[in-house]
Amino acid sequence: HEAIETGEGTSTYSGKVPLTTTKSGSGYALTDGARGGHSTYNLAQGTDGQGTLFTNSSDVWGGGAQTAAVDAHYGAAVTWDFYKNVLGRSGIKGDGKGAYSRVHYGDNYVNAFWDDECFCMTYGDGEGNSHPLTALDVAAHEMTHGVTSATAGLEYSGESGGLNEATSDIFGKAVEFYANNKSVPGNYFVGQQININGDGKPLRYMDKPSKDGRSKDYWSSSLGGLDPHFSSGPANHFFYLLSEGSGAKTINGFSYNSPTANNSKITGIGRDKAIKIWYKALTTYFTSTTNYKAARTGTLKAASDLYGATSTEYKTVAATWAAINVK
Ligand code: ASN
Ligand code: ZN
Repeated sequence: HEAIETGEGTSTYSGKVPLTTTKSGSGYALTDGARGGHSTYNLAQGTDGQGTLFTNSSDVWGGGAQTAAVDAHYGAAVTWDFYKNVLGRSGIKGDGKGAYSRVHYGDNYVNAFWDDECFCMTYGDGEGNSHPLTALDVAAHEMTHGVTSATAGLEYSGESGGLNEATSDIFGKAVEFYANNKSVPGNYFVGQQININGDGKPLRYMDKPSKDGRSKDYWSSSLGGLDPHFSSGPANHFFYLLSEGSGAKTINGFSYNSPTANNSKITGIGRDKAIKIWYKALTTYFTSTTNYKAARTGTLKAASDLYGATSTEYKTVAATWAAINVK
């Protein structure tokens, strides 16, 4: 066993963060021995292969090419801890094994992605190679694609595609709340830090998905024809409503106002219970072809398993699906 070390990094989005590293020769490497050996590599603007493992003479990281790696390594560690400590899942496949992250993918690449083939996460540097796509909610979103792939396997098209995307947004934001990092106050705005459109606005809004101009707030029969990043809207909205309830609310300084399809009033059951219900449904009842109607059935079963069929939690799950027009 190599020695597990605790270093420190200066990140782009999360301030100064602890990093779990490994001794390597006379220095250190971004290999997390406490989390299945998850490692972080430098693609140095390349677009294939694993890249080069980040190493450093001291265990203090950041500056130059290392900064994006600090965010990615930290994001993977916090996401690992969330799945382990909150949901009892050890690693993406649940087998205790780490995956890996690659940063500095391509030139001006404004995205990040999970790839089932390499079983890895990849991050571009953004426009001008100066705005890495490595924020904590993005890292957790991508890693969650791995979890979805290893569990329900929700097909990435039609309504199941929207549920796949929503699952990544849901746990992406859940990880941000879990991290409780004062540089990154937990919120329900997806991609709130990366300024991907250059207008200072988030990519998606879970309290009212239509605020992005393309996502839907409610289910309709045409939903499955949309790109998964927009058909995710009603499921993201479901999660927000189930957690926080309808109407106006301010959390960690962020203001929300969540509508319902039937003008019903929802009183949220809290984020922690909503997370547990979604995860149980994902890992127990969802399959590759689960659509919104089946997601309703699956989450109701999950709520019944966890809290009982006569519980407030169960009744709120039912009322919340009705509030996004799924009956
Ligand atoms: N970042 C995007 C996502 O994870 C990449 C994609 O479009 N699949 O959804
Ligand atoms: Zn995604």
